[in-house]
Amino acid sequence: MSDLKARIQGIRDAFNQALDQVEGLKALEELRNQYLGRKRGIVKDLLADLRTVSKELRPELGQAVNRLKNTVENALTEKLEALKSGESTGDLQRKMDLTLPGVAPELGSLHPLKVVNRDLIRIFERMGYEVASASEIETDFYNFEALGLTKNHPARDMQDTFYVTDEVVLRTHTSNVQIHLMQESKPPFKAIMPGRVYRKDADITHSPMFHQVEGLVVGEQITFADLKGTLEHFLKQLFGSDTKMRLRPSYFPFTEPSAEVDVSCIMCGGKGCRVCKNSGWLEILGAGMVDPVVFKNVGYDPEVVSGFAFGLGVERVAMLKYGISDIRMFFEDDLRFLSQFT
Ligand code: FA5
Repeated sequence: MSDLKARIQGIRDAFNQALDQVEGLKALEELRNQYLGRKRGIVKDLLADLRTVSKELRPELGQAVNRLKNTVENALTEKLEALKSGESTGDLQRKMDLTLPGVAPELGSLHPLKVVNRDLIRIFERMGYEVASASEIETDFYNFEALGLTKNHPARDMQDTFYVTDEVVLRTHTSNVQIHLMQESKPPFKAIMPGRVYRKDADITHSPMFHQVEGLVVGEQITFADLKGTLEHFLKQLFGSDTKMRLRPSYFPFTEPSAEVDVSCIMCGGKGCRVCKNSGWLEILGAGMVDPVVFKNVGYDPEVVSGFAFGLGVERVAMLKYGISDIRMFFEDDLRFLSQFT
């Protein structure tokens, strides 16, 4: 009996040693066959040898052989799982060199539109403006009607609109926020309204979804001179203190008088170049004094209050600031482009 017991212990030790040295699935399979193989496995042989042992001793030795069999089976299964997940100690030791320098994670950066948007907001916050917002899905009333763009107004053609239903649109400008703000607040106030807007428009300088920042100042005795001073200060903050500004007469249904605002070309400083088409000027925003009709639409008395408004495209500012010629680059999520703005 002690012979067989000693053999069992010897087999267990030899198996453990062999298992430690196994480094791949093929070697593990060979070890399994060697110990548990149906025809000539070491454990199988032991079971056969039990027949030579006396009846009295057989149960105890039988149990010992079974325990060995279970131990071998479990150890083989564990090793198989470890090898599959590459976690065997041997593997880790071979694959990892803890003395090597670590791999630095790639850091993300703010999107260029976010950077410009944030800069615009900061400039106006420093001038005491609050930030206001409203829904991008808007009723015809807030997007058009209340701003003086009545149903058959020819100026509605200026903006090709995405209609959700006959009465609901994706807002074509951030001017809808003006109306909500005036309905909800009492003058005096000054606010800027950044947000996404939508138009059926797509080419190298126009996108169907783009960003605007609109400004609105309402109070008593607000004049065109206030508008001019505010915009001049803003543009100098944005593009540098040498920047010059000029106003050209224009038309918006919700402002009267209205102006198109240009800045001296930020590429050539006003001398004339390809970007400004040799004019020395770049068109940057639209502005004007709030039309009395708009004040009446929100319940203000135009005899008492006056105000100015302005609006610009964030993509246009970003394209000028960074010298980007194709607006679509902002929306392609190309890391080679985006990582230049870290
Ligand atoms: C407006 O949207 C007026 N609501 C702005 C305004 C507000 C004027 C308050 C007066 C008082 P306009 O349609 O010009 O104006 O658009 C303003 C700016 O949005 C343009 O100067 C341009 O930079 C930008 N823009 C217009 N369409 C697109 C487009 N499809 N893709 C990218 N930017 C655009």
